[in-house]
Amino acid sequence: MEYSKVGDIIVLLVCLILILTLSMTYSLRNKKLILIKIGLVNLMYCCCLSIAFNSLVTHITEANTYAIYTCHNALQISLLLELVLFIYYVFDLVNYKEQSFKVAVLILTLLFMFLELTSIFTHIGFYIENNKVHNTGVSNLYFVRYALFMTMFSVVLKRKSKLLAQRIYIALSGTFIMCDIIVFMQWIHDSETYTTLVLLLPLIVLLFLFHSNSYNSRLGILDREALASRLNDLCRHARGIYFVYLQIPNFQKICLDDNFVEDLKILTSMTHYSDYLFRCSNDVLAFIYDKEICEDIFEKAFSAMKTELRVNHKLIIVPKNNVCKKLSYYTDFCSFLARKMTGTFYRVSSADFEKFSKGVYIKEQLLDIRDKNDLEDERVKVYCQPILDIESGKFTTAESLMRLELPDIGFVYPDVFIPIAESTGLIHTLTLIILNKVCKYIQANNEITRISVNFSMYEITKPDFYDDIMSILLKYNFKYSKLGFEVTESVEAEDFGVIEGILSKFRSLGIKIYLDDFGTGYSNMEHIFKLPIDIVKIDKSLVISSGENEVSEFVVDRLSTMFDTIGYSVLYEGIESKSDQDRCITMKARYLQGYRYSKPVPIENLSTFTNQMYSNIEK
Ligand code: G
Ligand code: G
Ligand code: MN
Repeated sequence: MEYSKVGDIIVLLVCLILILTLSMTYSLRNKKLILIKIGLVNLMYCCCLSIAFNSLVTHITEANTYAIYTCHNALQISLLLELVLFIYYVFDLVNYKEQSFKVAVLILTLLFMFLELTSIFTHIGFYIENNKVHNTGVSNLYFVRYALFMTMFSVVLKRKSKLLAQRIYIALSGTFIMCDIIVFMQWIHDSETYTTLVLLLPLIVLLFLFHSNSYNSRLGILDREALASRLNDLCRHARGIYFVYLQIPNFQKICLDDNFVEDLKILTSMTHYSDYLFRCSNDVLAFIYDKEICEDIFEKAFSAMKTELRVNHKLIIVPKNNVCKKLSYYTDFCSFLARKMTGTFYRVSSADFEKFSKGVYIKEQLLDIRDKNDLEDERVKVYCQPILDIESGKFTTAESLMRLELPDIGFVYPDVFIPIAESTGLIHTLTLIILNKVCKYIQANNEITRISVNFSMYEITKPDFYDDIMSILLKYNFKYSKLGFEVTESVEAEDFGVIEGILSKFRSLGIKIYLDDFGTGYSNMEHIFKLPIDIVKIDKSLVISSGENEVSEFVVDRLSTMFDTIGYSVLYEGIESKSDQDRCITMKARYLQGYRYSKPVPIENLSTFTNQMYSNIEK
C-alpha cells in the first residue's frame, strides 16, 4: 500500500482556509451551504484519521490491532458520510423528489456501515491477520462504495440535467469524471494518498458554483445576495439595524470615473472597517449597520460628491428600529420613498414606516382577494353616489365607488388602494367584484335607471378584459342600458384603437359610456370625438374654477354647449353649493353629482334616494 501524508495535510489545510473564508465573507447562506460546511469539517476529520491510521499500520502489534480497526472503521464511515452529503446536496440542487432513490441511498449507507463495523469478524474488505493488513482485492469496500455512489450521482444528474444550466451540468459532471480518474489511478497503483483529495475537489467546485459572492474589487462592493445574507446575520445577533439606501442614477456610467470610485472607497472606510458596501440593484447601493452610525458622514460625503461629480443621488437613512425585516421590505420601502422625495437626503420617520407597512398589508390583502377569486368578497364594498337627473328632478342614476374594509385596518379609500391595485395589476379583480355586486343590485331593484362602474385604463387593454366582463353580465338578466361604464381618456395613443373597439362593443349592447374626469390630465379632443361616448363628466376642478373666474366659466360653458350639440349628455361633478348647481344648469347640465345632494352611501341605502324628488332646481 502506497501512502504519503502530503495529500491529507494539503486537504486539511485547504479545508481550514475554506472554512475561514466562508466565515469572513457573505457567501450565499442557504440550507445547502450547511451541507458544505459539515462536509468541510468531516473531511478534516477524515484527514486526521487517515494520517493516524497510516502511521499505526506501519507497526502492527497485538496491542494496537484494535486501535487500527477503530481508526479504519471511523475513517471509512466518515468517507462514506462525505459521499452521502454530496448526494443530498445534488438531490437538493436539482430538487429531486423521488423517494425510492433517497431510500436506496439510506439503505446502502447503512449496509456499508454495517459491513465496515463487522469487518473484524467477517473479514470482508479490510482485516488484520498475522500483524498484516489485508485489503481484499476488488471487494475492497472503498472502491465498491465509490463506484456505486458515483453511478447514482450520474443518474440523478443526467435525469435532471434540464433543470441545470448546461455549463453547470458540464462543470459538475467534469469534476466527477476527474475524481473518477484519480480514484481509478489510486486503485491501479494500490495507493491511499489522494483519497481525501477526491472528496475535496467537488466541495470546492460546489462552493465556487453556488455560494461564491461576487466582490467587485474596483468598487469594493458585494452583490444583493450577500446583502441579504448580511442582513440575516445581523438580524439574528443584533437588536435592529440601520439601513442606508443610496440611489445613484447612471451608476454604471459614474463607476467609470476614478474620482467617484475613490470617494466611494473613502466613504466606506470612514464608516466601519468590517462592513461592506452592497449593490442592491442596478443603480442602488446599500449599507447596513448594527452600530450607531454618524449620519452626517454620509450626508456630507454625498453633498461633496454631488457638487464635484454632479452625481444626482438620493440618500435615505432608515434609522434603527427593533423589527427586523426582510431585505425586500427595506428595498421596496426605500424605492417607494425615493420616488416621492424631491431633495437628496431623507431620514425615515416612524410614520413613514407605518404608512408603508399599511401599503404592504393592503397589497397582501389585494393578493388574497385575487387568489380567493370570490365575486362576493366581503372585503370589497360598493358605495354609490346618487346623481340628480335635471329632466326628471329625481336621483335615478348613481355612480358606484369602491371601498375596502380590511380586517386589521378597517375602511380604506380609493386614493390609498387604487394606486397599489393599479401598479400590481390587481385592479381588474376588484372591478369584477364591484361589477358583479352592482349587477346584482340592479337586477333586484327595478326602480333604478342606471348605475355606472369605474374602469381603470390599466385593465381595459388586457386581452381577457372583454370576456371577463361578459362572463359576469351573462349571469344577470336586465336591460344593459341600466349599466354605465366610466373611463378616463387614455394618454397611450397606441392603445387607443383597442379601447375604442372594446367600448364600441359594450355600447352596442346598450351600456352607456361615461367619459370621466374631463378637464384633468390630458384631454385629447381628437380621441374624445372618436370615442363612443354617451355622457361627459366635467371634473369638479372645472366646476370650481368656473365659479371663480369668468374666462373659465366662458370656456366651460362653450365646451359643454359643444358636447351637448354633438349629442353627449353633460354631467357636472363636485356640486357643493346652490350657486354651483345653478351655474351648471345654465351650462347645459343634464346630470349633477356632488356633496350638495349626497356623499357616497353604501349601495344598500341607495333606494332611499331613487324615488325622492328634488324640487330645489330652476331650469
Ligand atoms: O369616492 P372617492 O373619493 O373615494 O373616489 C376617488 C377616486 O377613486 C375617483 O377618482 C374614482 O374614479 C376612483 N374610484 C372609485 N371607485 C373606483 C372603482 O371601482 N374602480 C376604479 N377604477 N376607480 C374607482
Ligand atoms: O373621479 P370620479 O368621478 O370617479 O370620483 C368621484 C370622486 O369625487 C369621489 O371620490 C367622490 O367622493 C368625490 N366627490 C363627489 N362629490 C363631491 C363633491 O361635491 N365635492 C368634492 N370635493 N368631492 C366630491
Ligand atoms: Mn368616476
